[in-house]
Amino acid sequence: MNRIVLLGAPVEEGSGRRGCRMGPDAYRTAGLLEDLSGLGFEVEDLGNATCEPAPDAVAPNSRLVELERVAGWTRALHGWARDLGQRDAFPIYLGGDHSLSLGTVTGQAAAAEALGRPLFVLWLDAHSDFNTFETTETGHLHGVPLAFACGLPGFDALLGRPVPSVVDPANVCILGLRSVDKAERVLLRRSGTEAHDMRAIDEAGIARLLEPFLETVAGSGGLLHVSLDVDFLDPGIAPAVGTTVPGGATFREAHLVMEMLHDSRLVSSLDLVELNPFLDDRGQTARLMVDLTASLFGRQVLDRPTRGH
Ligand code: Z70
Ligand code: MN
Ligand code: MN
Ligand code: MN
Repeated sequence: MNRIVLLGAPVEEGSGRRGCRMGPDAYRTAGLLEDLSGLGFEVEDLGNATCEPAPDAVAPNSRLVELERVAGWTRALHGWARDLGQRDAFPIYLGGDHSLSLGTVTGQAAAAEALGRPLFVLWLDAHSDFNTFETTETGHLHGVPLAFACGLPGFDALLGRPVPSVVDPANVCILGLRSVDKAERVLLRRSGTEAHDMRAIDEAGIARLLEPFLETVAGSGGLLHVSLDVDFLDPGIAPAVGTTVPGGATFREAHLVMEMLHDSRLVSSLDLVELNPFLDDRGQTARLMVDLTASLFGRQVLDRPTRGH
């Protein structure tokens, strides 16, 4: 696939803090289009999606923050992703906080189903985002998208109906964990999702954790959606994020993941989420996220043969 489409998703209501709505333009300013074009891709910027009205989205409990807005974004982005996921182009969703994945992951899952392929998800994040409307302690809806996509119950208000195509939790791999809530941890364990915390990365090395997952995706003929949260990265190199969690992935670990993903040729869609340009230091986080994306699309220091699966 030689075509890439960029879609901005300037949603910030899921994070409980302002600034993520500036994310899509920060990526544009940091040179995402130019870098990907420079790698030989035909890049089309579709501009920004807009939020749909969702007046029927009534919160099942009073803790949920901005449910109606987040539901509107979910519906809009679900439709976009279901459509873009079936085109002959690689979609990159420019966030926006992680609640945008409520729409993109479920939309990509619908697209994969229409194509007759299983969807796998790689979640690169300090958090597992596996809370439900029942377990969320903060009410921030960027803490729930992976549970929603995996079909956990109680989320019908978001799309106004059950999720049409859920992701099998056995097809999910989470890397980078260092903040998981108590009830969330139980849900995560019960789901059977493959989840690796920073200790696992330290002990095994990130490549040894990722490789078997990529083998599984390849062996199943699956499509792979990658959701990259800025807070996967160590805040020392990526300060532009609302909740900094110390001890994140290093510059080299993050690039290695992207380089391995490139070599695998398995990735078919990408979310770039949680960049808050209001908190950035001279654009360094936006720039790093663009560089990581370039690694995913094949930028490397020396030529080396691409390993086939
Ligand atoms: C917590 C919650 C969260 C950021 C995800 C954290 C959620 N588990 N925060 N990403 N920055 O509120 O549910
Ligand atoms: Mn939060
Ligand atoms: Mn997240
Ligand atoms: Mn996070």
